[in-house]
Amino acid sequence: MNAPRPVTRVDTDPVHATLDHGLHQLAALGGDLAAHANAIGTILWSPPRVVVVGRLKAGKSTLVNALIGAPVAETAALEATNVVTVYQDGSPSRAEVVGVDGGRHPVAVHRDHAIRLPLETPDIQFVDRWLPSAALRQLTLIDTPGLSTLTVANDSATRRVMIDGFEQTRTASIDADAAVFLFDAAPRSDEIDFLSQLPFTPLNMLGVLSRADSFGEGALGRVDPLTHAARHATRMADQLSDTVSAVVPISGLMAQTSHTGMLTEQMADALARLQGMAPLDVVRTFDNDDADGVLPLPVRENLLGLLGEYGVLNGRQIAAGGAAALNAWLTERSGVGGLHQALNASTTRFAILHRAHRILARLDQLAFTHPARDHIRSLTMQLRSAPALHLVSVLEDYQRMLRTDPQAPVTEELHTILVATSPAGRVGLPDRAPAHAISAEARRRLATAQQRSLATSSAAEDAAIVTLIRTYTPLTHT
Ligand SMILES: Nc1nc2c(ncn2[C@@H]2O[C@H](COP(=O)(O)OP(=O)(O)OP(=O)(O)O)[C@@H](O)[C@H]2O)c(=O)[nH]1
Ligand SMILES: [Mg+2]
Repeated sequence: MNAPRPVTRVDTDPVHATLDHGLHQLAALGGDLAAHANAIGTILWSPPRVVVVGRLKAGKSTLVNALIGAPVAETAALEATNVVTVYQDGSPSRAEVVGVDGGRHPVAVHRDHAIRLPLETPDIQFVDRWLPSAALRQLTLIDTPGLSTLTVANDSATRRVMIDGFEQTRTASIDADAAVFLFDAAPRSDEIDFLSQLPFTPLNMLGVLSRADSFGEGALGRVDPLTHAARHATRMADQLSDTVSAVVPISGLMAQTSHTGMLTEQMADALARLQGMAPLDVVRTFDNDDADGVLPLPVRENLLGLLGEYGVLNGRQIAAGGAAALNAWLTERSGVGGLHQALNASTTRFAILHRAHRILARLDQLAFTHPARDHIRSLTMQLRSAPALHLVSVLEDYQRMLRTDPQAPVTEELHTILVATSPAGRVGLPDRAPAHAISAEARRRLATAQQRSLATSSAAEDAAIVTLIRTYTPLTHT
């Protein structure tokens, strides 16, 4: 029942096909290797796993709900998420709590998606949560507890939460293929330090500037906060280019409301009634307990909770066109479209390579411990030299170089190869460069690589140069 459904998109992907073939060969070695091959195959055929990380209260669970299209993750003004939760597609809607001892405890899920944890938080490794969702068929989402600041960690309770947050997030990241890193202003240096300890590269880590609707001076400020946030996101993308592939501004709140069916015609009607009021008067109405004449308090609270101050102030006119119009406006303004685009464009592409790397690492591990080590080792060597998996080797070398010498020219060359979408791109030329230019540049790069191989400064660089030579050699005959 828990078997993941295959993602149709990857059925024809050569990386998957090659690994699948390798796993069949592994299974054919017999004995318990069939079970090992099956376990690794489950990783291969399940949707990419994306972990959402970030500071306490950055809006992680709100964004997770928006991406799933259902309000399943608890969100709150006070600290809400205290255990790692893995959201995946499956029926019936259910949950299992996995203890630190590996034991699984099925738990009931209430109608409002709440679950009661059968263990104390420190005894929980993570929660597996299944629900039928088209979005989760494409992407498994992992919500994590917020990382709290190092500087406020004075009393022992806070310190424990902080360490738990760090440890749990780190563990959850080990079996993730990509990460979304949320921050609402400038990330702090301890956050960046933490991210550098996660097993990701800037290629599969996407930055999200959250709470864009209240950015800067907020809804009543001189500049539209969404415009301001978009500008800030561009600057942050530059500053954080060693950490994330891009920075997307998002109002998770507006995305959650518009993607989870929370908006009703009554809410739109109520909001439309505030048309014509001066913005400050609208804010006063929401701040004032005695404004029931305009709208009853529960309605005001509901509107503010669903739309935020920005949505209330700027959605009034649109609300006159009904809930569907308001919903479409919220979707458009939330920036969730840009997030999907960024996730598809780079994160999932590199997630596939990252996953292939995880699978090869599992095979390496097996070769280390299993009696059939020689067979397994020759199988992994064969897989690593398969043309379809060449980019996985490039990624592995890039990861090692990022750790040992991120500024080395070799690191930059590996990055160029990874992001290229054409043979010309692999040697740093524009996609339409003519064949003779590609082969000339490949020869030049090959000669440089061979030169460098005479005086490398680390084992990582040695390996990287072998990979560069393997990449450039076939291109010299273009
Ligand atoms: N205005 C506004 N409020 C938001 C946005 N995203 C989240 N919030 C609010 O911020 C609070 C925290 O949101 P959560 O999604 O629970 O944040 P979190 O990062 O999951 O928090 P922890 O799990 O406790 O670390 C809630 O009250 C949300 O309604 C946003 O984009 N705009
Ligand atoms: Mg949360």
